[in-house]
Amino acid sequence: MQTEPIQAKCKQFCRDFFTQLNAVHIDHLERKWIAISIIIITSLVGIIVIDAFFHGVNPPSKVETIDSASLHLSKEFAEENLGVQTDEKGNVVVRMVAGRYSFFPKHIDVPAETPITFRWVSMDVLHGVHIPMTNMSTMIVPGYVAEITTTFPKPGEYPLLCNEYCGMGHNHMWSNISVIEKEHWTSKQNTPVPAAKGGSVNE
Ligand SMILES: [Cu+2]
Repeated sequence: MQTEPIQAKCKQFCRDFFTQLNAVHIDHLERKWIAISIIIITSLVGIIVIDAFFHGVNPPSKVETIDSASLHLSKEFAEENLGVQTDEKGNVVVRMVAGRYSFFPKHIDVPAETPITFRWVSMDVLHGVHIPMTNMSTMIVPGYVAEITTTFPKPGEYPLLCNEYCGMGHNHMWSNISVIEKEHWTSKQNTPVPAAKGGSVNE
């Protein structure tokens, strides 16, 4: 494979570009602001790249999909699998279904100071979930699994509200979470998480 001519062409292109750039009169102050803008853009792109690689932030093509009409028949979101579960590694996973006009189950107990993975699905229309006074907020789009991992630093009662208008009963759509001290919390449903992650993963 011949790379030399391409490298030479690139070098020539860069040389020409900077020669032309230097020939253009740009005010000193303007030059500074151009540099600042480039630094900001580079930092933001860098944050996106770091997030993508190290925090698992993926493009929409990699999302998990699920059939809203047959949620109750799926392995993961069948009625008996909803609520709080602990897997063999001790990870706490909460599965909830949003539907007009409630979250199911209506009430859950979770431990404080423990990473908790929430997995939500919608059985009908677009919903949202928001826990005031925390950074927990996401949309629940029908057909997709919304997943967020968070930690509650303090015990207490937290309301869980729908923040996407979903119909006439939207303002009655809420649930609540009791955050219990880590030492006092015991998983009532200490059943293993189903092996298949997601009802049907996008293929
Ligand atoms: Cu709503």
